[in-house]
Amino acid sequence: MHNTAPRTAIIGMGKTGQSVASFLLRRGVACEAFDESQISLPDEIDIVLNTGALDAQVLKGFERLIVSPGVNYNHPALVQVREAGIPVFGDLELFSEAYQNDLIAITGTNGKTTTVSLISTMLDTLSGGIEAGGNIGVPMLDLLGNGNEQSPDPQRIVLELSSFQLERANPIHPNWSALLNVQPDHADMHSDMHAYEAAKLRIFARQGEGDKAMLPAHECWNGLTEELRGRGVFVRRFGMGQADRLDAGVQQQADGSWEVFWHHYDQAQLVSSDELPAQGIHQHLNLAVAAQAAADFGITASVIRQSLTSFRGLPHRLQSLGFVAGREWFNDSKATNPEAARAALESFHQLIWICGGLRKGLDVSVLKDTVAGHVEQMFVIGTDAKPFTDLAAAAGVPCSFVKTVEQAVKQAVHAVDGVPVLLAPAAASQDQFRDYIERGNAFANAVATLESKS
Ligand code: UMA
Repeated sequence: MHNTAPRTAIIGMGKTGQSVASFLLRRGVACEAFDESQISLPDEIDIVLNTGALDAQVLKGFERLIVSPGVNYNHPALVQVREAGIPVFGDLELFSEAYQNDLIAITGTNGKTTTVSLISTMLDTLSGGIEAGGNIGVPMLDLLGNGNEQSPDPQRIVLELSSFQLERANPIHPNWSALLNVQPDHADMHSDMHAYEAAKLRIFARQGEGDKAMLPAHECWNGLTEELRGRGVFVRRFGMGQADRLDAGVQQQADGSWEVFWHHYDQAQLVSSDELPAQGIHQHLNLAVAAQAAADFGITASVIRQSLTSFRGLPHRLQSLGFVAGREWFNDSKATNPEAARAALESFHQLIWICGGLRKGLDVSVLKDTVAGHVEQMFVIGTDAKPFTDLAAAAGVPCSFVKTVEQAVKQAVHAVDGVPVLLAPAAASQDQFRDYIERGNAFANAVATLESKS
């Protein structure tokens, strides 16, 4: 039978591009691959691969483009194709065309992966379970079946969605959605902060009667809350505050300790932060959002409590590497922007800070007061050191440019006795590493080397 699906070009052949190709091939849709690097494809993806600079004239020969999230949507060749009236989408578009079952979607600058992982752990206890994908690392199309009875789609999916994924698809329709925060990031990919926020807010665009949405408690989201309620969406709010005023969040006690809370129907559920192995108020806010999502899908308070108190946090997110050479070492390599680093720094009284990397056009000077208040000494890595050494000078903190993470660890050993060391770069890793995971592993290995010498 002749397949009438549009002749499709796939742009970017990393994880996403390859999953798009497999998905289309499984459904008998002809496609061709494009990548600006000199890559090769695995044997099972048997399609034409074009490498080198994207050429708008060639791309205009296709009826539809599916573009990977890491390829700038405003790439000149893509702008020309769009101006010619040819649809240019991301994998989220194909996903939402195909998937009809329960969908939970989480976006935000920081905390998405922790929230999605916990939701996935808790909802997996339901009959039918749940699959997790998207920016978390498993391409969303890999979660889907073959579109027939023999290989059905999962009953539930939770997606971690980046602004890049949301901007290049028609609005999706999740049953339960959350915006965790909008903080400066990806200034090299979005034209401005407004465009970045607008991309994230597309998560709510098609929600209506019967859907639930979680928004931060900050008053700047009151207008959106009213708009969503006007459409019949059940809106929840979370943040730092009291359990009788917010749906979920973190509530501070008079003695300075705090509790994570969420609601089971009208009943507030509380867990003391002392019982939570995952550290940092910012992580505890993510736990509260995940707990509320789980409660809304019928998970009991005791299962949620058990999940929160056994969740040790994810690797590379304020992860303790233990006590080595007389001090505790923390790996927060996932802190790839200034606000993520701020949340980590503020989780400590005093610390030694290892920072630096690829800044993505972001302003690190916003951390001046946090650095002045919490940091004893700074070690700067990466190829773009000056903004970080300037930050140290402005905050009045001693600082050395050491270039590599291994050198930073070697020198941090000699810093003030007992003070913990934190890697929270406030920058992306790609100037020196493949990704934040490779950077975090390099740090953990350097700390392990110290241990073997001591
Ligand atoms: N490429 C080009 N031209 C470009 C840019 C890239 O041809 O201008 C090619 C590269 O040569 C490479 C391919 O595109 O072959 C890479 O595509 P990609 O960068 O979109 O990477 P994927 O492997 O498809 O991974 C993407 C997400 N990456 C980005 O958004 C940058 C992954 O998120 C995600 O896990 C994966 O899809 C599955 O959904 C990573 C990420 O860093 C973790 N996300 C950002 C973040 O969290 O801050 C948004």
